[in-house]
Formats: sequence, structure tokens, C-alpha cells
Amino acid sequence: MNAQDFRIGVVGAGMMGADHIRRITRSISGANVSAVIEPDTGRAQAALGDAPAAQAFTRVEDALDAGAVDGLLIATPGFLHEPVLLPAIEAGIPTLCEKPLTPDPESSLRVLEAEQAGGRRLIQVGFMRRFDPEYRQLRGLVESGETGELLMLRCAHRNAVVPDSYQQESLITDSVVHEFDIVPWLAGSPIRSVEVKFARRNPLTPERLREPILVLMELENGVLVDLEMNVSVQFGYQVSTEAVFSSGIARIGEPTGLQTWHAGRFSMGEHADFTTRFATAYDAQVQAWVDASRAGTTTGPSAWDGYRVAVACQEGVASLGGGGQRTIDVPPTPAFYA
Ligand code: ISE
Repeated sequence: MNAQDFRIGVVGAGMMGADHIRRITRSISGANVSAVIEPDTGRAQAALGDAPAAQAFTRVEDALDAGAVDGLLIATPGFLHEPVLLPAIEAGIPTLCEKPLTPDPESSLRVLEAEQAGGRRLIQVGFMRRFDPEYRQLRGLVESGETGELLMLRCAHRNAVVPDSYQQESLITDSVVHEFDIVPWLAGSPIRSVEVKFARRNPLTPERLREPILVLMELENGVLVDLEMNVSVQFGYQVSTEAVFSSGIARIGEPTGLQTWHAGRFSMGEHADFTTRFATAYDAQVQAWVDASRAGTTTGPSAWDGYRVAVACQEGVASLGGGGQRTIDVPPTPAFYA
């Protein structure tokens, strides 16, 4: 740690917040955790163990008033994002906000208005897949045209299990939310419509959930996307994509790492959850945010991307509730975000 470091206040010290605190302390250069903002004292104390230089606060306003931070990383549940984003914008503090930006389009619009009124972009949304090396390679392939035109994306998003807080709508707002960002980014085209279909129910899924689901997306450029969203697969965590081009196929998200041939069997490890599957992406995302913030710029997904995804989630939830195929209507990107 040195005096020129970018001082980060991490808001929320649950699973993701604690993971980011460890990451900033151990792997990110040019930054340190200067504040842990968390009302739960047990969590705050545990987090401080990984952030030797940090002060503890229970409210973001206190950390801002104390001049304790140069940037904020928000890792609280989505419904608590707006009350942190608005004072951060008011104070002119660059902020990396875990997904979603906010839980609905109306609150996302309020954040956009505040950011535009301040005259400078300050928010990066934590859609970390954009920083995953394989997703970047696939996007590069689409852009290069080497395998022809992109026609379809066949995606799978599988969680071993989900926590008790995960509800039916979370299938869209907590999980498919990632595809609503990454699919248009990969294919270079916005989503025109979304439709959810139910597979035969997994008997191992918690009582309160009905899944797996199949999510169909049509993009403005005609690309068709199907996504298997499945949160009770038991064996591990997988996020994969097969891209169908006019003259080729590409796949990302296949298992990698140690392969073992033993006792008549071939085996490979599988991730247990997203913290290891996307560890490289999280590291790159936070480093890019720190570097851009220190240079007085922004990078990665903007608040406008967060708003677009909030609209897609609203329609996805409506389809999940029996609304059939839903159109996604988002106005053109304002110049401020272009
Ligand atoms: C979780 O909240 C995440 O953001 C993960 O990336 C996602 O794969 C998972 O389904 C969500 O529950």
C-alpha cells in the first residue's frame, strides 16, 4: 500500500463484498480498501481482517463525509444500490456497482438522471463477464468475421444450488440478468424480444422454484439465442456458449484444467460457483475500474447498460409469470452514454 493508492470503500461485506475486499488487498495494483461500509458488525469485523488499513462505517454518507474514499464498490443486494449510488454521484465519486444497477427501470432512470445532471460518467456496472478472456475472444471472432456471420447463440447457465434468499423471479433478476448484458455485447445488437418456457420441473429444485427454464431471445439483427437457465444441477457451476456462424462454430466455457485418468475413469474438475469460474474476470474488471478511475475516465458497462438490462429483466419477469413473448423497448442511447 502506498500514499498514491486509490482508496476504495466497499459497501456490503457479504459473500461478494468479502471476495472483492480480498481481491483488492491481494491482487489489485494501485488501490487499497480504505473503508468497509457494513451495518452488520460481525461481517464488518471479519472483512476488516482482510483490509488492514480500512476504517469501518455503517452508512455510506459517513464514509463520504469523512473523505475516507476515492471510489466505492457496491456489493449489497440490488434494492440497496440506489440509496448508495445517489449520494456517491452527488459527491462525484467513481463507483463500481455489482449487478443489477437497480432492480427496476424506474429507479435505474433516476440514477441515469442524477449521473447526467452531474455532467460526468461515474458508474461502471459489475457485468464481469465482459472481462472474461474467453468471452472477449468470442466477441473478437464475431467482429473479425473470420467464421462468417453470427446466426445463433446457444447458452447454458447452471448453478449447483441456490441460497434460501433466491426466489422465482431471481431466475431472471439474479441470473439471466448476466445474459441480458452479455448477449447484446457479444452479438453487437440489442435484444428485441424475450420469452420464457418451462422444462419439466427438476424434483431436486427447492419447493418455491419452478425450473429449469428455457429463455429465448430474438436480437434486432436477427440472431436467435436460447438459454438453459438451471439452478439445481447439484454437480457444480457451468456457464457456456456455443456460437453458430455462417461458416463455423465456436465454443467457450468448456471445463479446463487438470485431467485425470485413474481406475478406469477419465475426470476433470468443475467449478463449485461463480467466484472461481469468473475469478479472472472479476480481477480484470476491478483493475480496469481502478485504472480508469485514477485516470479520471470510465470503462466497461455503463449505467445506460444497466438501465437496458433493467428493462429486459422487467419483460423477462413478465414472461416468467405467463406473459408469453415480450417486446423489449429501449430508447436510443443518449449521447452522454454513446
Ligand atoms: C449470482 O448472483 C451471480 O451473479 C452469478 O454470476 C450467477 O451465475 C448466479 O446464477 C447468480 O445467482
